Amino acid sequence: MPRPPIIRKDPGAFVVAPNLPDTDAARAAFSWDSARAGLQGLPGGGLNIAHEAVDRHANGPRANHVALRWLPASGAARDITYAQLSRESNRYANVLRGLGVVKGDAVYVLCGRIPALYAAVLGALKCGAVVSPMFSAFGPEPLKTRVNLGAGKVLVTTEALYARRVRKVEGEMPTLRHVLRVDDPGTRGMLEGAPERFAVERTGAEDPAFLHFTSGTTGMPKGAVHVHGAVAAHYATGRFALDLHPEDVFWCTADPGWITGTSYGIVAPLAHGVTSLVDEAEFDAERWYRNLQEQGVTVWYTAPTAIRLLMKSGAEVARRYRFPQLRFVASVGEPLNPEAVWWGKEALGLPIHDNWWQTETGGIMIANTPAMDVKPGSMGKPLPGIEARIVHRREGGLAFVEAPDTEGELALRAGWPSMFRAYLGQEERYRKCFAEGWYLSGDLVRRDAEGYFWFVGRADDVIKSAGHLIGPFEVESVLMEHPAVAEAGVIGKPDPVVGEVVKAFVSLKAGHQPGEDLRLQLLAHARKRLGAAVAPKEIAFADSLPRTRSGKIMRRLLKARELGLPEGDLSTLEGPA
Ligand code: 6R9
Repeated sequence: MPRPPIIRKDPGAFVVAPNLPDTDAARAAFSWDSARAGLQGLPGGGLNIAHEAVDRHANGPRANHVALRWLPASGAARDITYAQLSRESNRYANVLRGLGVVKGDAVYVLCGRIPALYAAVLGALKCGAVVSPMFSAFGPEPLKTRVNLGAGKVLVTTEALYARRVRKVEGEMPTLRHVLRVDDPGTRGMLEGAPERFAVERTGAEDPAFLHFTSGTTGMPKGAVHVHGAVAAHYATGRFALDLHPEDVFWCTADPGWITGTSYGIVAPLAHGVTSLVDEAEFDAERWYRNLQEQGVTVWYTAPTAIRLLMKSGAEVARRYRFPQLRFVASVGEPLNPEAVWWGKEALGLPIHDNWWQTETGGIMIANTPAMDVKPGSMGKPLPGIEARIVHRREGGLAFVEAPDTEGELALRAGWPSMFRAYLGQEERYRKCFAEGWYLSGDLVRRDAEGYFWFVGRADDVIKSAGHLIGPFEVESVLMEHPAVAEAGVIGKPDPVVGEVVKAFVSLKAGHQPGEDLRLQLLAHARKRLGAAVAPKEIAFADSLPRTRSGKIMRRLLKARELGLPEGDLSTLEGPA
């Protein structure tokens, strides 16, 4: 059914005044120096993310405010205040220092969403170490590859994960000096005996803080290096794009191994001194609705894949819950289909606000902020401090696209604080991401006359058919309009006549069965909405679509399997490890 193209915001209807009442005006007035003024800095000079995130609150009026409300997979919730988190991370810092960790050493963390993860990450930052968070579902091989690429010195994990994922390859990681199992009795004793004070290493804004691996389509994963100064961007975007206010209960559902789980699961909410909900359990529709309702979540940051799973579980489930406290919902990781934005409005009472960024950008760059009217399907506008343009790469240099609604590559003016500073050990590859002072994202987008950006596709995923450039996202979004469809993944299949034809893979919502009738219905619906040139020629049903551990549909894998080609690097594919 056709929906209106825009959701208007009523300024009189905000219960809490948005931090960014007028994005365009704020962009004109903004400077990164003024954003940095919101940080404290280390006593005596220097900048350290852990100090901004925890210690400055522990030493001030928010000391007894809850930093983390932890929900174990089973059992009662546990609250951890800023003062407690500061002491606990100091204990980790002391233990790590005792193991020989000094400034610049790489500390890897392989943990689920447990309190030790937060204390260990913050403790390692306090030591001046470079922290590399791993997906806890990684098997031994992807873990080994990454530890060896980044010359990991200490690996922090649990007894269970050690037995399942580490032991087998422990002897094959030559730089690794210690594996710290946080729940083994020896480590527990060390932690209990460690002093609860620690003098934070005097790091500076340009010292490395995090190493985040992002998988290339083939070959080795790339290690993006981020610095302590990035916290200025986490703080500013937490304020602008997530609208954090001091009394918020914030829930970021991202896996700690994905950069979203660090930048917005750890750094941004803590830097704002708010309470974060941390749920150890994996996705479960009932549990998630219950969390939103019972924990009084006010700001929720999740991903399209999770929203589609909620949609798939059916509207009746949502109807059993109420969310009177929920004020703002945002999403990242993949394009957010208009259907999902509308689902939010119906099931949660709020539209979902899409925002865009990458491991390389370190923080949110383009967003639908609370006061902005939402155009479902658009990722919003550049945040204050971010200059975004659309470019075409030409022989002689970059050509800037001025005309609205014209596709091209999204480019960002280099220099925002959370920009990655290197691909570990791959200088040439890093250099190639920049031209004429612009960072080139590899994503194709267009911008409308009002300055809203629209995602077209990863440059690698765009389909060329009979002279048309087709972005998989628009085809997927149209298929999702059909009431039976839960998710769709669209690829181009080589064709001798038109170059490529569009093929779609769809999974269905609970209560719907695949069949010839439905296939014809979907083909007809797509043709009516998209025209014959863009609509899929083929539709295949699947129980679920392959996705990465951060929830992105792996179109290249759908394509490789369809064409019988090599599947490439599958270390980030979700599934049994
Ligand atoms: C944070 C994160 C980055 C890639 C990015 C783009 C896709 C992320 C999106 C989006 C459309 C959005 N992506 N957000 N596409 N709309 N709102 O996701 O980092 O894992 O490095 O992925 O994800 O293709 O280039 P990362």
